[in-house]
Amino acid sequence: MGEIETFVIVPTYNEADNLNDLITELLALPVSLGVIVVDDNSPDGTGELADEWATQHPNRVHVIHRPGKMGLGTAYIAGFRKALDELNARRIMTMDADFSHNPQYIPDMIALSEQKHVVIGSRYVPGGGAVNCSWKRVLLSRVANGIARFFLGLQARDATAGFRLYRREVLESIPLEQIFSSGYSFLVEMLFMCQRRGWQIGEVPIVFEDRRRGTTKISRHEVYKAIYTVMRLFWRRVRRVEPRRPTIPVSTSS
Ligand SMILES: Nc1nc2c(ncn2[C@@H]2O[C@H](COP(=O)(O)OP(=O)(O)OP(=O)(O)O)[C@@H](O)[C@H]2O)c(=O)[nH]1
Ligand SMILES: [Mg+2]
Repeated sequence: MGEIETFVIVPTYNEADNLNDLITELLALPVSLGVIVVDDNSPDGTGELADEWATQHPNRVHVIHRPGKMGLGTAYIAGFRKALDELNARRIMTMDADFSHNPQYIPDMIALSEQKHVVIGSRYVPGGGAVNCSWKRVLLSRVANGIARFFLGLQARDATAGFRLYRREVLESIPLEQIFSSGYSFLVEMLFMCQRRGWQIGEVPIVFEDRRRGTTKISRHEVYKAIYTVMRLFWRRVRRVEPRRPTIPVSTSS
């Protein structure tokens, strides 16, 4: 097998109930990919489970251990850095560990990345949806998306989705260390930066499922932070601080 071109970043905090099944499914996909688990010293031992996988599959499974819960945004960035600088990844994906993002969609997302620079696993394009989610969660997501799309001019239908693929050149063009926000805010901020830089963004329909096991980490604080982030980015947009480049054609050679 040649060098692995796609790496999937899975941030974890207390996902011991999900991690084994998830990695099993990821490694069984009919595409060649590697996994980067970013664990924040989960008290339930998720980090040790990940280490066992890395020992069994040293080329395909990698683990980043951080000393404590430091948030989703910086976990993604740590994963991005490893994928770009150490593993020479061509495509970098992000997904949740809780099976809200079903690995079965990954081959479609990789296929679309031949035509788009960024691919979102999207609830809000035809064929996508959400099951087993409380009405509160659906409403929250809809409102958050509406606000982000309206104030930031985001074109993607699902701007808060954490199931994504970025081509290498996209992440290289973004000053990752300058991203201020974490959690959902991080996802909106990343997408805003991608769109403003002219990268093409595509969406693959997915059916989002509520977490299979374990408990939620989303808090009310997260919601306030997201509103603050949208307003901060809106201000950048109004002041024209954020670059705005014309759409870049997708190069088929790289
Ligand atoms: N490394 C790391 N991972 C995190 C942190 N917070 C959340 N995660 C992981 O990020 C992913 C998304 O978090 P979730 O708790 O599922 O958040 P959510 O999907 O908004 O909420 P629920 O699915 O309702 O629990 C999961 O894989 C979590 O384990 C963190 O601070 N550090
Ligand atoms: Mg979740």
